[in-house]
Amino acid sequence: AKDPVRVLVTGAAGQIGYALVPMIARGVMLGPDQPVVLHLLDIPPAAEALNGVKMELIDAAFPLLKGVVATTDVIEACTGVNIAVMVGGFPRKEGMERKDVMSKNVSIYKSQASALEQHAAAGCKVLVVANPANTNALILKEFAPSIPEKNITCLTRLDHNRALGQISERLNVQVSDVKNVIIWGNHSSTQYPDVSHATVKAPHGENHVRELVADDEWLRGEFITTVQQRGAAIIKARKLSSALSAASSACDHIRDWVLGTPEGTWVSMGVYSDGSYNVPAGLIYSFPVTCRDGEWSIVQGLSIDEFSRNKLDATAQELSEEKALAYSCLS
Ligand code: NAX
Repeated sequence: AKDPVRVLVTGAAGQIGYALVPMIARGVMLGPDQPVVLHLLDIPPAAEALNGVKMELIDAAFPLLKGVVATTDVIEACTGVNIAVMVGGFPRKEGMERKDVMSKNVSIYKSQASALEQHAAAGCKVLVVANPANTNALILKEFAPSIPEKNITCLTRLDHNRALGQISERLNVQVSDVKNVIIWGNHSSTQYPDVSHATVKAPHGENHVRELVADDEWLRGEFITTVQQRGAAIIKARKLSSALSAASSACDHIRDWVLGTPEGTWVSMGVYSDGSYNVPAGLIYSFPVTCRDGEWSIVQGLSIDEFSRNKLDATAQELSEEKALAYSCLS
């Protein structure tokens, strides 16, 4: 039997945590033959609720679940973890300035970076979910200099999956037959959902989404805004933000990263920019990536038309501003 993998979930007493931990314990993230030990972290005001989550995990009697560490101690939570899913953060409350929210999250991600750097297992893979996800991941990277930058990512897979879902609904095809959409940039309303290279499986080969939809006005207008604004639409409908879809997408992100993407398929991940596609180096930016042997690489050589170029630049600009704001909170 395989040795258990230790998976940290921060903010585990929250909404996404509640949806995510049973998925991990069922093998959705790492496979049906991979035992796991869950490390759950939250803050003291949520300690009792966190313990309730632990009780339910025990009660569910998941065969793959070999242990649960539920704690409010960051060091205990980070010790020996192989995968860290960072869902905990400080939410933006009504009337709060952007800078104040940023400042709270910068201090959280700075201290959790140090704990991971010193106590996580070698080769630990980190996924930041909490907003501002890209910039929180960047802060984590800066304050955990010994964790290789290739091991620090943020979640844009939910946006990617939302784009697949919209195309599938529009064309009335199976979502599993649609692939190679791209989310470029920030996990925010400036993200650019791009279908220029997306395809739908056909009886013989593949058809291009752009040709099948045959409505560039929709693809460049309503499609993009629907994906960009989907989070807000969920809040309006549920009075709570996306949780099951965020949890499921976080599992997709880690699963593909660890176990690999299928041949000919790419996915979107927020990763450290190396200057590919003329995106400024040194941002955590969402790119199309393929994964193999536990490592992602940015898909190279895709054509970028002028419409796309402007969108890639606009979301990069926003991320540069967020980065500057985050740094201003450090001094
Ligand atoms: P909740 O408020 O339900 O849960 C957050 C939990 O984090 C709470 O239990 C809180 O006590 C805990 N927490 C706060 N500070 C912490 C710290 N320093 N250490 C550990 N835990 C801490 O929010 P939820 O709906 O679960 O969302 C969590 C985060 O995901 C939010 O930042 C949210 O904006 C972000 N999202 C990101 C998405 C993405 O695609 N990247 C989509 C969904 C979601 O909006």
